[in-house]
Amino acid sequence: MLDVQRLVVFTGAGMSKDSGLDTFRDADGVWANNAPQDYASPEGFRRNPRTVWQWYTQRRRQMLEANPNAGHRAIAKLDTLLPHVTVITQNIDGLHQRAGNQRVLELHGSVHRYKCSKNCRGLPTLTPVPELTQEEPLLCPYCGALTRPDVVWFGEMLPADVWESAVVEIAVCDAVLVVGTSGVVEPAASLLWRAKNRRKSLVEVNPEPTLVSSIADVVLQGKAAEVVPTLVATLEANQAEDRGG
Ligand code: BJW
Repeated sequence: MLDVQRLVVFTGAGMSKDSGLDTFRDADGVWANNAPQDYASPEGFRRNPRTVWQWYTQRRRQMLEANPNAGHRAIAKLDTLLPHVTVITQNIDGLHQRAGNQRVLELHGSVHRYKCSKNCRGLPTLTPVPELTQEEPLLCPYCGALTRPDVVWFGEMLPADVWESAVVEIAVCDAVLVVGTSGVVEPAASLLWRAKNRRKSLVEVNPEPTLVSSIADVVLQGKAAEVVPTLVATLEANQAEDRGG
């Protein structure tokens, strides 16, 4: 990563595991006890909006109580070490922003915003969630439909502007640091194959082998909060050495 001018850091749920937040597909993950079709699909929300709303209220509370871990903080430090760093995250927890990264693209939205479930456009998607303890779905003040978390569920399109920006960042970057994702969810994971096809360097950090490992130039086996700070400290030390000599 020494000669890198433009770096993309691509993250998944494993990034926040060391902050105490569950991943999805590990044995103790979110989907172990909550079927995705019930909690993360438009059909599940239509069937049982109150249950889904309450589930997200509870997860939002956990995410707000969690703190960025040493891995998040190291990635934020990259902003000061490299000319252009973009975090492309599948996470909805807002921890990269809280760690201090300036440029974060949220592919799957944010638990901290809500929007009209009918997309009436009367309610901006950038509305912060007003009440943490709200147990019933709020109604859209413009059309009266239920509101829902501004996250991307299965079968839904990713936000077009975020997706387009992510595609551009992958096209113009020099390298991609991939942290804590299984790489099974599309179209997010396809960004990594785009990067590979364009001969970008790929470095993966994950305690387990993944689909991404097969295309990574370097695989660093371990936890985000342990491996990423070491990686960033090495970059910083090398930069200091270059300046000194
Ligand atoms: C650690 C660690 C530590 C552990 N340190 N690491 C093409 C092919 C096949 C299927 C599809 C396809 N195109 C579309 C699909 C369908 C579907 C899909 O991809 N399904 C696959 C699961 C098969 N995709 C969609 O539906 C997407 N929409 C779409 O494509 O629209 C177009 C379309 C519309 C209509 C018809 C057809 C196409 C939308 C996907 C939305 C995903 N949403 C979720 C929920 C978000 C809200 C919420 O959080 O509640 O996003 S699902 C969930 O998975 C979440 C995550 O962002 C996403 C990715 O998971 P992630 O982050 O990789 O987590 P895990 O658990 O899988 O992995 C964790 C990793 O961490 C592991 O590797 C661990 O080892 C590691 N780890 N501890 C570092 N300490």
